[in-house]
Amino acid sequence: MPAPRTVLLTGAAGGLGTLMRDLLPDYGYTLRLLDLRPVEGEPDAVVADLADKAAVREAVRGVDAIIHLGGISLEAPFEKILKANIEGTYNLYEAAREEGVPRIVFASSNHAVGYNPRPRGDTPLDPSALIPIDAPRRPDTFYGLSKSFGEDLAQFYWDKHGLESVSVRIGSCFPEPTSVRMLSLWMSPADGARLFHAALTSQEVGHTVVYGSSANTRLWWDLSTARALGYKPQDDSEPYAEKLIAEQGELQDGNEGHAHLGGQFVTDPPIWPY
Ligand code: NAI
Ligand code: 15L
Repeated sequence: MPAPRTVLLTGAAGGLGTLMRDLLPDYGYTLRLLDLRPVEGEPDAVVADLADKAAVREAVRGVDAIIHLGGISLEAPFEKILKANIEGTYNLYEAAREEGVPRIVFASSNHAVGYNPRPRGDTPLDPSALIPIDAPRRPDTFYGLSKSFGEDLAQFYWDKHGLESVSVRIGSCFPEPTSVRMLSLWMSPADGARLFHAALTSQEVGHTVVYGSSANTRLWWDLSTARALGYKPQDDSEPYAEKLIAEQGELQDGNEGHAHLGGQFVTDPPIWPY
């Protein structure tokens, strides 16, 4: 596929969208922005609900690829998740198919596989102890269920319609890690942009599922499918470890919220810090 130039970024007003609006133009992309809310400083952004099929179809028309970040990013009542994440993602894929957009990078989440046990062992973990990319889907929330659906939708649109996707099971992409768990899952914003760029430009991805994080010393999962796209992570959360562990303590074996990949999302209700 030729290198994409114009990329639709959904969820452009959100935390990750704001970080990517800053970083992705350095890779030569022109971004078209979409969000439910106005995007600060971006009067040309499309303000639309992913539930609005006509608006979504118009927004995808003429773009070379899509980075789909838009939707509810935490646990919420099922009816809300259904509308924004399940129907919204379906509307986007269907519009992309109708308009001939060849590739979507889908922001999946660690919470699609959140009930997998947290790997144990000395740091750094032996590669054989890392959570593999074919670990079973075990969503930890309605939110995680919607990401599992999104991955299936991506596979379906590849198998049936030849629309390519990379589903990125993002760990925690924030300017800095804010919990001990995030030391294992953190994706620095710069590595996030590197990974999205690799997902947009790698040849013949079909539907590829990758974990999305930096090359953290305390890594819990296998980054090999991301690396196979050409992703070369350059950051590590370790400089934040001493301070976070002093403030919060090490993860505890007897604590339910520390037992799984999804952290406190497995508890009911999910509690901060994740
Ligand atoms: P966020 O909540 O800050 O941003 C999401 C954006 O989507 C918001 O600006 C919101 O207005 C917009 N949105 C919500 N419903 C919409 C709808 N119906 N139509 C159009 N826009 C809608 O979330 P964040 O952190 O920026 O995450 C972006 C994406 O990445 C989300 O899909 C999230 O699930 C995923 N993700 C993020 C992680 C992270 O560490 N930031 C980790 C794993 C996944
Ligand atoms: C996610 O999927 C959320 O969107 C994000 O806000 C963080 O909570 C992240 O997972 C995490 O697990 O740290």
